[in-house]
Amino acid sequence: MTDIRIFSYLPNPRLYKSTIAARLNGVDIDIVGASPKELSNWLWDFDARPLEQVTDAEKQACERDARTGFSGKLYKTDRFLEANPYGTVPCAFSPDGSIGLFESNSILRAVARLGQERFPLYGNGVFEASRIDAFLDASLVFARDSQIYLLAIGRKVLNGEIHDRAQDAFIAWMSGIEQGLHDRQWLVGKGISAADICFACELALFSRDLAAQDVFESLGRKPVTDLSAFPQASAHYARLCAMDAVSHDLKPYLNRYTNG
Ligand SMILES: N[C@@H](CCC(=O)N[C@@H](CS)C(=O)NCC(=O)O)C(=O)O
Repeated sequence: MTDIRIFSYLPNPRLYKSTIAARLNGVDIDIVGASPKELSNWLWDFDARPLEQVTDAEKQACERDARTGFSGKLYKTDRFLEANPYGTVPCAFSPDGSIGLFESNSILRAVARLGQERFPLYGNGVFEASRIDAFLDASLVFARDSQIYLLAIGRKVLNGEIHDRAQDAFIAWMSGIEQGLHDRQWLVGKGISAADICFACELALFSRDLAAQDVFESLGRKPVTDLSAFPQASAHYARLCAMDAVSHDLKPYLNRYTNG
């Protein structure tokens, strides 16, 4: 039996927080998912599967309005919403499906905890673990504005207000990372932790804006991703991306979205 099941659209840097952690600490993840387009035609459940494998009655009973990042109808079972009350992906389940986890940072926390004895990604003691939590929380605050910005780019409805908010959020988030790396190699403790993994994945996701030059040209603005004011954070990102466990997921993703 695997240690944890994660259901997600693919590819997804929010899922990579967990797969990178698992590559380092040996946790066995059962990944279930498909492209975003295909996932609209899946039953969202612990036993998620394409709708062709579901009866019409089952499908009708699970029909819900999509909320964020998807449009039209989605098919989420009652069991899925009980496990995952916000109804988002990625979502994770304990091996028997009895406990659901949501929010990619918390799924990352679960993977880190599951493998902590083999490879400590969740710090050494209460204070390091809580400092990791603090970086994960700060990144979620950033992720709120980042998501609004990326969805607006994807739908070609980016406007000045959304761009301003994303810029402010990016600077606030990256300034903390920059300061946090002052005189140290890792955000917490003496080795890679969940805080570094989360940072790399959020930045990879956000830097998709670099691939949307057409949207910025028509708005008369530039992509927000600009690392020049954050030399420590930028070097840390490059170092992380060069690690095998990280590059396995992020390299193909970045090639796909930011190199044309
Ligand atoms: N902060 C969340 C974001 C997850 C999220 O918003 N997922 C969206 C897709 S980008 C979703 O599942 N939407 C389902 C819906 O539209 O009902 C995380 O990191 O897991």
